Amino acid sequence: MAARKPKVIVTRKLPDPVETRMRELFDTELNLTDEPLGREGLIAAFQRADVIAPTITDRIDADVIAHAGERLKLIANFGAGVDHIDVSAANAAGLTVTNTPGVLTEDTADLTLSLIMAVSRRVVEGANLVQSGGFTGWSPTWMLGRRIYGKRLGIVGMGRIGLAVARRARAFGLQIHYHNRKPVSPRIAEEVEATYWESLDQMLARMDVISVNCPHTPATYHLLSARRLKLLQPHAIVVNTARGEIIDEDALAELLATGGLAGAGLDVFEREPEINPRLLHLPHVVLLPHMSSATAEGRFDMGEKVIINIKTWMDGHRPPDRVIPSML
Ligand code: 8YV
Repeated sequence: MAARKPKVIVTRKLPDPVETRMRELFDTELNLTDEPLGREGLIAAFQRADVIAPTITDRIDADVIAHAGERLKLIANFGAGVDHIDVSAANAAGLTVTNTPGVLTEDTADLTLSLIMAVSRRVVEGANLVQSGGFTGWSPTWMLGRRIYGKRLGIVGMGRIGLAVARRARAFGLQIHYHNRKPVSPRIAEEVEATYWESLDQMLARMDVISVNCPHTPATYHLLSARRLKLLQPHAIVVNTARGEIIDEDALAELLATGGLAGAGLDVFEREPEINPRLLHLPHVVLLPHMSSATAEGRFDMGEKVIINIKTWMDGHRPPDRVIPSML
């Protein structure tokens, strides 16, 4: 173990118990104001830290990495997705990158199901209506949504989160279909009674609900392109709790506006925190502010993972959640 505690710079405000523990274990510099550091601040942090604990709001590209000081060795990301970090450039510069997989799976899957429900059953529209005094009496043909039970759900990306979505969706009576680089194990396929589609195009054309649950990588950028979105049936809905960049958002907005698609539930956007104005006032669209992993428990667990990764590295071992570019 190194004689001195490593200098750890945390770029955003983390839960109090996580920050306290980090201060006990490391020479930790906190960000009490929670203001994003910005490019200059990030570069300055890269120059004086042994470890950076960033979040999705820090754009760590090859140029930022090129400014890293001699002592920087570890980027311990607070979050599962690492598409804001140029992992190959980091590795080439001798930096290890870790993330926090697993601990936000269930929360993200919960919110995915919430969006499927909210869009299909017009939950947000109904709640807004009551709050704005618009509930003037029940009618048999009023506020009709679409039934979930018995519908086909196509999951794009059957990793941890995709599977957690599938398990929940089975309980709601949805039929599970999925597209993935390779099929899941026969045991898992049997458990959720899932149908594998090697061809994403073929799956899209047959589904009632699409859930995007793959990571954003160069290979998945605009995976749901304008051409592919047009394959969807007009009654279908699309839910995205992964990354905005996976869907061509302009094409999605166009289809929603012209009746080519029945609805969408989006927790993530292509140019966060900017929201495509064309999405803002569409009916049957539920928009959330990137909050699918936002539970107190989840954030605490993510912090614990960051600590374990740093501590393991500090003790001279290989951190458990190392990100390997070939696995992305
Ligand atoms: C996190 C996420 O809140 O972990 C991820 O990949 O998308 C989010 O749910 C965020 O990344 C924290 O950095």
